Amino acid sequence: ALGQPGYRPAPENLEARRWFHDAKFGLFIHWGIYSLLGDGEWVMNNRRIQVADYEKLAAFFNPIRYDADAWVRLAKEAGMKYITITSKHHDGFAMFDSKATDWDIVDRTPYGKDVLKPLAEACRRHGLKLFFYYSQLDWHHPDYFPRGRTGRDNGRPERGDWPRYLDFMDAQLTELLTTYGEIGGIWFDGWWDRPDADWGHDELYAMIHRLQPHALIGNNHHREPFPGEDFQMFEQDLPGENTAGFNRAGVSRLPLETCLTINRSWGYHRGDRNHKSERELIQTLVKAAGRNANLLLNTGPLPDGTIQPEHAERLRAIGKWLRANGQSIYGTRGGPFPPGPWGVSTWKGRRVYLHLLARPQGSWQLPPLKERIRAARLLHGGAIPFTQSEQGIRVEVPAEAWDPVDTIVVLELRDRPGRS
Ligand code: JFZ
Repeated sequence: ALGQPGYRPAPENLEARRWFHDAKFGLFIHWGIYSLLGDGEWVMNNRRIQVADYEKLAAFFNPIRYDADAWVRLAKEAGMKYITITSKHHDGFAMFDSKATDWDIVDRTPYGKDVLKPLAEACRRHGLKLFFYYSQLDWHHPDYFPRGRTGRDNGRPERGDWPRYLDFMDAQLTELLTTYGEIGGIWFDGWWDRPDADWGHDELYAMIHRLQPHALIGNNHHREPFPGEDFQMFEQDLPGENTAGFNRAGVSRLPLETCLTINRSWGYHRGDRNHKSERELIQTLVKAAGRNANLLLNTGPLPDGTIQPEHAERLRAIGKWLRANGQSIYGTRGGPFPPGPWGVSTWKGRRVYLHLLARPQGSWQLPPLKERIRAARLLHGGAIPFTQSEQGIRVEVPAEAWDPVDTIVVLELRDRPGRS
């Protein structure tokens, strides 16, 4: 089975989906022993590093400046409501105290401590939820066999016991779901390495939903969600777009999430200075909200445990923007207008927020709306002229009110928009 057949989400799960939908903004963290090489999280595969050589890296991982509380405070200052961190990436290295293997941070590094535990505690202290990224693909485990598309040149023997690998994953996920208190959910990745394999999702998903019914399961398989999954994710693209080339899946009715790098790397990359501007990042958050999706914005911390200053700076800037404009983002739903070249819309109750992201020649023209508009005003300013007819809606925004990041117009409707 591709998923968990006959899955019916528990009431707690539906409640968590609403929370997720309202939350809008999270921090993605790619951190592992690969961070030491400053060449992204795929370095083991890309440089064909032999397992025996890669294992030596662990002896250098000593993040003495890691301060989980500081990470969570930064995420909170950025206006983020949750954190998703790599508990195990494709290199198979567990960033937690796994009993199912000694290929983990406690057994193999001089640091010798579980980094997820203090993060879970700090998240609880500051009211953020914590999700665990978990790679199903494993370039290190001997039982990850037959091999898939990647990790073929790392010097592993050409044999292995797949059912035993599935048991290993079950064991690690049980640890993740029973050691850190309530977690937000599991963010799976790596399925695409072996799309034809039997991944045991029926049991795996059922087990997760049994251990923590509210926990949301997502899987970055780039297909439409399988039964048993609770949200749909998109990578480096907004839902419905496909600039990356692998986002061909349609948009489902589940809560949506787009993950995005600040530069072009997930794991720390010392040469990647292509950091997106504050404006671009804020506009992406807004465009995601207008498409009913969350933004999961990534940073790859340094091996010493600190967050790149270029990233911290941008996160703070987004937070500042959200403190002024967050009412038009948090707790809203996308629509009622479909996204257009002019921008996007969000709504909550009887209030619609127009996020004007591009400046037309004359006034802004929007498609018609069934509900009557009572008034239009700037979120940061007074009433503005508007007309509403069967042909559509026009709003006039005074030139001096134009904000190159996002000009927000509030429409007060007589009734709430139809279901979106
Ligand atoms: C995956 C990971 O491989 C990557 O390291 C990172 O964690 C990201 C969030 O998720 O990225 C992928 C996975 C598969 C493809 C492309 C990117 N693919 O099949 O084209």
